[in-house]
Amino acid sequence: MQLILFGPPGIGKGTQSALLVERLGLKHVSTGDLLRGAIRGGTALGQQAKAFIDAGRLVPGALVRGIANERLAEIGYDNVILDGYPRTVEQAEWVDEDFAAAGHPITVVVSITGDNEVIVERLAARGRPDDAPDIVRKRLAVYAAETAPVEDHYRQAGLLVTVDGEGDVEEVYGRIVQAIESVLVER
Ligand code: B4P
Repeated sequence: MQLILFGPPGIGKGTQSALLVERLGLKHVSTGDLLRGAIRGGTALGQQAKAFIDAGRLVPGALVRGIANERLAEIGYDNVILDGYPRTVEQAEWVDEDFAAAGHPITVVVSITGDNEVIVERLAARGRPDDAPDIVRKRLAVYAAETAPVEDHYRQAGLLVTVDGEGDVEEVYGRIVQAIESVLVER
């Protein structure tokens, strides 16, 4: 199964990915983690990405596609969970293309939804530099303008399921697994 976990910043994509990796044995590709790794490693890409992340903006798509595909070339395109990628319709088209070319098309897209205020509160509690409330509001505005249209892209492709991201971690996990099962049974 090739799964995309989609949703606004701080809705719990990273948290739920960790559980899906541990319990379903999927391989994890988080573009946020990869970009933060590049920043820590002091690479040229990391230096370019840092200014965008600190400002709550999206990192240019070509850089993200490059870093994601580098990782996918190492681990393979099968049985993966894409966490926070794609984040624009252009990225979604690349993902569709790259996974189809590898012979492992996207199976299902789980969109996790939730209230903006819950998100701002959760992220303020985590305290990463880009989690300051004013930066989070900027990230939410970027999400509405650039990332939310990805949902329609996958709805039209018949791959989208929506899950409520509020409630405790296990409750949300249960909803995600149920949603994935319902899609797989229908096919
Ligand atoms: P990401 O690293 O993807 O970060 P995120 O969207 O903030 O986090 P996520 O939804 O995974 O939240 P988490 O589970 O950690 O992106 C960071 C930045 O990188 C972006 O802003 C952008 O600049 C750049 N970037 C990444 N991918 C890109 C792309 N494809 N294109 C362009 N730019 C890109 O949860 C957050 C907090 O909530 C945690 O503290 C967690 O413990 C808590 N939490 C989770 N679930 C909870 C629950 N059910 N109840 C209570 N708390 C919960």
